[in-house]
Amino acid sequence: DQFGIQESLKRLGIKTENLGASTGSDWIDSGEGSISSISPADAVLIGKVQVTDRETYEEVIARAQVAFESWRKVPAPQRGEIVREIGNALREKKADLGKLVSYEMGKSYQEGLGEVQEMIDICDFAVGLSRQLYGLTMHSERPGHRMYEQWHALGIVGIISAFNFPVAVWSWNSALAWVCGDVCVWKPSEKAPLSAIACQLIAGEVFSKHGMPEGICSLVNGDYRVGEMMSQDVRIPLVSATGSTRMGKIVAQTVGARLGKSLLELGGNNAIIITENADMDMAIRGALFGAVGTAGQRCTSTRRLIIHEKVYEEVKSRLASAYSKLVIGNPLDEKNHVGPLIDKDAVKMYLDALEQVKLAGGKAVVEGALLEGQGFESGCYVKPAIYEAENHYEIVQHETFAPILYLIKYETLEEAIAIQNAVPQGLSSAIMTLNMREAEAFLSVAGSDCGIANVNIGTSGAEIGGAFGGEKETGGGRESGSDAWKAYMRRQTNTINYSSTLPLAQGIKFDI
Ligand code: UN1
Repeated sequence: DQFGIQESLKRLGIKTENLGASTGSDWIDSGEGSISSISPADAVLIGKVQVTDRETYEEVIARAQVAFESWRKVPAPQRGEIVREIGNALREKKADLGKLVSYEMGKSYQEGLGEVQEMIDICDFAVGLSRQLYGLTMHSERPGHRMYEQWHALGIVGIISAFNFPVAVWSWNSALAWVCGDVCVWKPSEKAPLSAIACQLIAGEVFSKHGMPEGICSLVNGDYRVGEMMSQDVRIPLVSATGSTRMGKIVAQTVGARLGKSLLELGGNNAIIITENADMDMAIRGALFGAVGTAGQRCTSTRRLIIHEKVYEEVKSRLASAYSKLVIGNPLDEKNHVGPLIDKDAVKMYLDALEQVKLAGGKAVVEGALLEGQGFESGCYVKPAIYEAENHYEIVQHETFAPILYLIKYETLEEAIAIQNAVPQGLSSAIMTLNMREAEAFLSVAGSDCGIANVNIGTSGAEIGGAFGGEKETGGGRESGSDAWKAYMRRQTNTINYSSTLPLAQGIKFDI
């Protein structure tokens, strides 16, 4: 155990066999078959997690409903105090949790730590927010009347998260939802259930230390069938789902059919435009991290480079040389830049994409391949690849969750922006330029159509302070910073008459 994984698992409370449902500090035995969590790093079984059956699910939701009755009445700054302590507990466990995330999901240890840091940051953000859940006041058209709006807690928030950010996405949702007075039920990805169990143990302990009832912070485990129970459940007013566009469409339709709210953060097809006025060192660094970081498994990963014809050859050769220096291997070993894909299904999708881009006419700049031999026994390690392609290729229009980068040439900025926007997804985008006219045109209403648009920064690595999410097939939801909290509350408009008459609005007379 070269990386001290067993020690970390022990400190986090992860066992070989784990119960899968919890309402805080209580864990419920469903007796149902279990999910095996196998590390993509070395194909070792890390542990098993029970699946949540219908009966257990009902128990969890019933407790959540009861907990909401009291939690919503706890003053928001006191709720914030509990979230502050969860942030502190995460600080203490940062190294162990970061290691588990890295080992279970395959991102580098540095990125695992970075993910836990995002959780700590959103807790801090939520603590401040707990004193800033502001509504507006309005001037009434009627004399002796006052109008204002207030924000009330919604109820149970269902959180469905993906494997690639197995813990941070939960915290963006839950830290905000808790200060807003909501209770949370989390279904993590069945590809990273142990990281979720570690988080539940950390948060559950803080709630119970404060004498809070069970049901504020709940966990359920399983595949899409458990997600379906949540989407169909009228007792869950908001379902926040992160994952593929395919999954998001099903969740949105199911939740929409009962007129519930959904908050969706789905696929991206993120591009960086590199203009002739780019700082080339920055452009190469930004593109490299964006394309190969997390082995191309971020929603915000850079999938397309749209490059001005004058600098095209330079970008191509510099990237090829940078790729030749990438060290691929065990994510826990800090000398490696790139870890494995999540599983063999992901490898198959990567290999299929390579086939398709070549069939469509794409030319390899750095040829992709499945890596074999010592250190790659898990069968999940692939070579980051670069292909010259055209934007209209079907495979380029599609998000492949793997380190495949497509190079596309342009002549005018207008054309570059049109290419950037000509995909079904709309999450993140960037332009590399030192020219202010180019930068502002890219950020203007006629520029990028994405939820995130950056200048001289790549497409990934957003800070928690901004609203995170995107347009079109990305689903339209916004999580994390800015005023994303409003999605977790219901707005109530209040008009108060302190006069002794009852004038009607719009000047209507109704005398009796
Ligand atoms: C995701 O891939 O689902 O902006 C989230 C980033 C990270 C979050 C990515 N802060 O790359």
